[in-house]
Amino acid sequence: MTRVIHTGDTHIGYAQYHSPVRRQDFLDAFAAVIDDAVDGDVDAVVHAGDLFHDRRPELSDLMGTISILRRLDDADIPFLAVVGNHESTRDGQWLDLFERLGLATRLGDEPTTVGDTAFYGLDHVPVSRRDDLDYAFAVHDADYAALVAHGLFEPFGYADWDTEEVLDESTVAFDAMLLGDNHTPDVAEVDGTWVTYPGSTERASASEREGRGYNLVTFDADATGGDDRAEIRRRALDTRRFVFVEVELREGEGEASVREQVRQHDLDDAVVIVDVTGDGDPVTPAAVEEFANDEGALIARVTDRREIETDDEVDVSFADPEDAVRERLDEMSLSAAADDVEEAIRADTVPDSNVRETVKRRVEERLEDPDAFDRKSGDIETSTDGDDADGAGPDETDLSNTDEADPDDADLSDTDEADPDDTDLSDTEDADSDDTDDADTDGSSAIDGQVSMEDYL
Ligand SMILES: [Mn+2]
Repeated sequence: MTRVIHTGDTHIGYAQYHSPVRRQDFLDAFAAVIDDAVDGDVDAVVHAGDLFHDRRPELSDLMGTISILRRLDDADIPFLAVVGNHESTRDGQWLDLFERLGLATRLGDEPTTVGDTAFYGLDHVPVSRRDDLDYAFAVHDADYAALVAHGLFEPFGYADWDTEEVLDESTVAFDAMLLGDNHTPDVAEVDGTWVTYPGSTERASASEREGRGYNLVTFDADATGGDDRAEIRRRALDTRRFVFVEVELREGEGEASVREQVRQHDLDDAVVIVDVTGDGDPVTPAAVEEFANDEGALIARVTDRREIETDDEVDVSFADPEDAVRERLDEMSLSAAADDVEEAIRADTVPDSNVRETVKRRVEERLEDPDAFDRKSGDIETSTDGDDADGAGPDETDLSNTDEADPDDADLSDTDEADPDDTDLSDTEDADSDDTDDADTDGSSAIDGQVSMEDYL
């Protein structure tokens, strides 16, 4: 029997909402998982990637991480990990540094056996390079085997990686795939193999509503009963409290009503996310945020989701300039490669001195994928002749553009974009390189609190 903690998407170093308190929260969540590992005397901690939020963690994050890993090492519990898209660097990986310090094992295509289970690793690989993967894993002589991987695997949300194909082509039969990247915890069975995400250990976005936690995975055919060779249980983590307040205003109601509804919650030290919908008078988000802070909130973010309808030509909400920019970019239907370049330039995380190098790297990463240079079809200008909606072509993956292909639907797609859960999925899929994800992440600072899940995957 082998019993491990399976965690991932720790995102250490993420100063969410520009808050140093939140930055510490992400490190504390990692410490909490490791404490549980030591207290529960598990055989190993398996980390499925995105230990760090970006590829340049600050010294304080590195020192905090090393202290935590040392605690695990003092308890003789191995830390087995792969590299995620957020933390991946061109040269060496942070994980290699920890391995050299004797604090971690970087999993790969050779087995790392703990107890009677062999663990293998698959780092995040951009979509454009996945065809080259041969899933050739060296043989093992353990009783069980698990693949630890970072990516968006089927059958879960936003998936772009074919799990059946991975299992088919793998030279080793896996009892479980222990995954990272998707921040939503879930478990499913694919061709007799358990496939599971533990979810992130702190909410990296306000869309991550359910409680955070990790998996406790036991490889033991006897203990699990039935045909199962692995048992996956979820353990909860005590993380920063988020308070979600949804206010639907009626005619004649305004800021006072919003304040009244916010006041009814326990805001103490919480991240407070307020969404205003319905009718009623305009609301100044900053005023409500200040009110929530006065009431004890750590951070408050207010979003007025009501469209400011003045005129069909002008439907930009100045509550969120980033949204307006995205909307306009969407209309331009840039190619995936152009999107990459645009983001490198606009993102406030890429320092000016790095823009040239970042752009060069992003374009290079796209070179193997000719589709990446095609303009997305389906924008209003070129497809007003009706039946283009379904003839958008094989490279048409942008759902919101499909909406826009029908001129009558233009408003609808605008509404879609005001919904943080509906950002351009195709961008995320295409722009799957670590660079872009980072850019997304920090570029979202202007819309803190209403960032979509996929920005953080
Ligand atoms: Mn992640």
